[in-house]
Amino acid sequence: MAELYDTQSESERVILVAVDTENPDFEAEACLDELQELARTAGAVTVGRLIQKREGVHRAHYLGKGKLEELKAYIDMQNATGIICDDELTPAQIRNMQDILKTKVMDRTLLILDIFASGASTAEAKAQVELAQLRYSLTHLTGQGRSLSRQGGGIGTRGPGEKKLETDRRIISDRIAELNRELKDIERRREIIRDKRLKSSIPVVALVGYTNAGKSTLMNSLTGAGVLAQDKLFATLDTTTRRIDTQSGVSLIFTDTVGFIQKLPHGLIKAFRATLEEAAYAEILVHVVDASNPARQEQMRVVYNTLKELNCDDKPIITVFNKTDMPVEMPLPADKKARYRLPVSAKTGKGTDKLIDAVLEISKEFKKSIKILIPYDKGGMLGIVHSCEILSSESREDGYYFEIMADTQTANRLKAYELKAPV
Ligand SMILES: Nc1nc2c(ncn2[C@@H]2O[C@H](COP(=O)(O)OP(=O)(O)OP(=O)(O)O)[C@@H](O)[C@H]2O)c(=O)[nH]1
Ligand SMILES: [Mg+2]
Repeated sequence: MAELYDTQSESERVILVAVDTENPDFEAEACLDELQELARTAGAVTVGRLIQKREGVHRAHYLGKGKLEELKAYIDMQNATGIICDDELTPAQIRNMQDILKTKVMDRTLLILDIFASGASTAEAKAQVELAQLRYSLTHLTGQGRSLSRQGGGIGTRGPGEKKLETDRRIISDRIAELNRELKDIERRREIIRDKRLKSSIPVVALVGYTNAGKSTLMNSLTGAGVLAQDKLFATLDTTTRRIDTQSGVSLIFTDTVGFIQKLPHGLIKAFRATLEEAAYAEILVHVVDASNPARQEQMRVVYNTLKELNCDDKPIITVFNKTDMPVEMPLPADKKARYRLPVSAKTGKGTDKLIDAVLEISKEFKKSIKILIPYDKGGMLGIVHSCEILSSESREDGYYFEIMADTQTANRLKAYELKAPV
């Protein structure tokens, strides 16, 4: 990762800080494991962790007074260059903590934004992440500005494309307006592509799931798309779409999507909505779960909550428990929302044939009844007709009449012969 960060000669040494509110869904240690992984992805080295048990975060300075003193001593002892809190901090919390701790104070949101910035490669992803970063800067500038100018670089100062992030309030506002315009244009183009895809009436299947679950690896294994798959969080920030022709002759379109994570910054969801919403345009969702991860159940919950937020939790879902080539705790978790639960290994390809079968099975539901008239000189089309369920048929003066149940793809092939008005 380090090579991505030319602006930073030395790694930041950070202490991770969390408040443990004893939320049964999220164990504080596990949250910090993930935060540490995020810090590593952003090129920082974790030199310590501190957790305070509290009913809630302290409104003025996140941790209680006594714990802050403890943290200050810990920072000195570990020679840390900054701290990262597991929750999004208010500008006042950042300012107050900086005054007391005399070090760079960062939060989970800033860290995730930084990772997105370093990973963005398309014009759209770059614009989306810069927009989210600048919005964050605008609201947090009072507290952050001072620490950043002192620190001079590192997490929170880098925009997409290794560009330094703007810190002048006035310029930021102009830039936000410019980015909004740019994104509108891109969104318009994206809609045209989506429209085309919908018209082609081939079922669209979106791979969704927690970050690092193996979505891109599965995408590659299913379609040979050659998408970058890496052992790092948020390797994918752009959606990739590929069509495959299955052995049964039915075509499917697969879409690889951005991973979800707990406490995904709201500004990021807003900015990335167009990308995240790819799932909303799919007919079927394949929910990829890293079955080897001890936090798999919490991760599944986060995925379902995020899908709900994106209004696409009512689609047929196939849950695949991935990475089963590794030791995996049995039994696999229940999943009431899923039509199918399948163990797979995207790496070895094991189980992916069953996944395709399940997708095809569900896609049969997208059948509709159509009425067609095949002229007598187009007898070649009858093969297609007979592969469908035939509801009624008769020979007419001008050709063979059929009412059949056709899936979207077959219906498309027979479109020229479809009778629109009731016969
Ligand atoms: N052992 C094993 N490793 C896997 C499997 N599938 C994926 N991985 C590994 O898991 C890591 C993450 O895989 P990706 O495919 O990048 O995961 P992703 O869900 O696309 O992640 P993001 O794009 O970052 O959200 C990589 O190191 C993969 O090699 C699998 O079936 N078995
Ligand atoms: Mg990916």
